[in-house]
Amino acid sequence: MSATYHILTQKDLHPAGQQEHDFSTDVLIGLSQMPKQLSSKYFYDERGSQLFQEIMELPEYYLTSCEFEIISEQKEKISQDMAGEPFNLIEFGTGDGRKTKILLKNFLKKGFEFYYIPIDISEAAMKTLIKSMNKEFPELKTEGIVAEYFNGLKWLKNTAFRKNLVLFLGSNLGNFDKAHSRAFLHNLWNILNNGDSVVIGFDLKKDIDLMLKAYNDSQGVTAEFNLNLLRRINRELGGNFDLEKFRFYAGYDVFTGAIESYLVSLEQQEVFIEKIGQSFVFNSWEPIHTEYSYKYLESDIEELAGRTGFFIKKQLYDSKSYFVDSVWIVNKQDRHV
Ligand code: AVJ
Repeated sequence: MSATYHILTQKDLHPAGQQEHDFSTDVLIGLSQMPKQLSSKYFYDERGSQLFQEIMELPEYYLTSCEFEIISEQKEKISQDMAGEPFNLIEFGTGDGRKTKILLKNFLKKGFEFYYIPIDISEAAMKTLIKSMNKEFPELKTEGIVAEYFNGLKWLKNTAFRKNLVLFLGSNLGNFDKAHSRAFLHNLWNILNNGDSVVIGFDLKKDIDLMLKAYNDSQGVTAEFNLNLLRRINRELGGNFDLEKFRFYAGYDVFTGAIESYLVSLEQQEVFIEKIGQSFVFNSWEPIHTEYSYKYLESDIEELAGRTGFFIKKQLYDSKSYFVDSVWIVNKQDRHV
């Protein structure tokens, strides 16, 4: 059995022909808003996925090494409850799967019977992932899905009849604001069965300079990662953004608890986007909001779990307590929300 993947299209999800926003529509809406914004979900084209890979290797980007340590050293605490019946291992935002492979190896060693279902928005990342899974774990039953998180949820509705373990690692949830993370998790809860588990990676609130450095890295990789979004608009939508005329800025909002990323226009300028058939005017120092990276207190995590129908079973910390992988159980006995 070899691993495969498929790309979810509008037709798979909306046979009736309902339309969801595509890239150009989202860019039109985002750049017409005040303040202007573009979604970080569009970061991950081929070059973007490659740049994120580089970010994960930066010394300043502590998130990856902390979670890698947690998974390597505490994997038994995750596999403990999975013995017995066959299950789905569903993963949102797999990326290169480096951390997941530690778990997969452990599960296979224990002879667990499971299907691995990685869901990722980047086709480029999924292609590479499937290839390397086939090579490293030829016996693994894998079915990859290229879709954004909410669309992935819709797909799972027909798959989740087995027992499920859901991975949402890397602080990927941090891209969602409070309303969206609640909506996502409660939707997930709805699809899952009582007693299913979810492992969510949260980056904890900590020393502000440490958090800021993870996004304002000394090599400027994160800046490139953000600017690549303008490059993608140029390539895919026929835009004429001059990347030299924008700078990256990331700051921490202590009150909302998010690192907020921006691309700031360095001068008054007009940018034409062919596929939209329209120009957009930027004032000097006008920002485009590009990304939220939320950070959490333990109490934020408790509140989020409680409100969305889960109870927290275990909190797995790294040795510096910078990061936590939180193991949640679906609770359908009590009433929720
Ligand atoms: C993949 C969403 C967890 O927000 O920290 C890294 C993406 N952005 N550097 C994050 C990212 C800038 C990352 N997540």
